[in-house]
Amino acid sequence: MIPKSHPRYKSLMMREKLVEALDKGILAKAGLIAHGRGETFDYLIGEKTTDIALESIKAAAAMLVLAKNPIISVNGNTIALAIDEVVQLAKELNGKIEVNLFYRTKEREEAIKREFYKKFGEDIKFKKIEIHGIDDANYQIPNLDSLRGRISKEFFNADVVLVPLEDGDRTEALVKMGKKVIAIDLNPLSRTAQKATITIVDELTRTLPLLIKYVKEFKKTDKERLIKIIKEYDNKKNLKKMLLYINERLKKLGDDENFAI
Ligand code: PTJ
Repeated sequence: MIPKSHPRYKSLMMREKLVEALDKGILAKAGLIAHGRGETFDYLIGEKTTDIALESIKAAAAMLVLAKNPIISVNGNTIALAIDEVVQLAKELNGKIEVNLFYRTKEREEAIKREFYKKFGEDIKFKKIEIHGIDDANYQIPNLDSLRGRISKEFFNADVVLVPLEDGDRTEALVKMGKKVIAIDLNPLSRTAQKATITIVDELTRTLPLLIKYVKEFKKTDKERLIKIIKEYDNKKNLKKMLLYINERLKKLGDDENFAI
């Protein structure tokens, strides 16, 4: 049991969730390593949503609201950490979620399906959400070999794809397919971050509630304003700002006489 008073309670609870998901067969073993890499970058950005990330979140929300057929692509880590928020966001959009796995096995597919049906069986039954990419993953992303390229037919129709914790190759392949890709990745240097249309450099469980908030707000907003938000957004500039932010933050900490190591 982790006491609530522990200074790193939130972070440790997230680890607990991942270990639990590993035991259930939802998470890939490598998912633990991927999370560790994320934690490192989160330390560097100060474990909070920066104004720079908020700019990306707003652009992403505008793009999702304007999309004709958006889809939320989820992997093991995303399901482990944020299945509730993913479903909530999907319900604000068109309800479409697709399971896209890097380490795809029959056992993991079954474990993930079980989790969705256990928690959201009613929503699936009454078609409030659709879960693709398991029983209907009969297609392949062009130019991407192996099982991580497996997708459903539905995925081809998506114009905007939200991909938390994606791998760079796949992001590149999705962009080549003509999709607009929104990535959530704490590492601004990753290939995913570099290749995505919009990269949100922030922690997944901090980002999703904000994304939901802005999607709700933007559904009531004038279309022209949303187009303007997207037009004014520049992903390369945003990533550069993020690197400068980290750089300046570390410099400031290094210069701080009271900073204890
Ligand atoms: O479930 P599967 O089979 O699809 O496998 C998923 C993993 C995550 C194992 C696979 O996609 C992988 O190896 O990912 P990478 O290449 O390690 O990339 C994961 C990225 O996500 C890294 O750049 C991390 O910094 C970032 N990341 C990790 N945890 C979080 C995160 N970004 C935001 N929020 C997090 N909680």
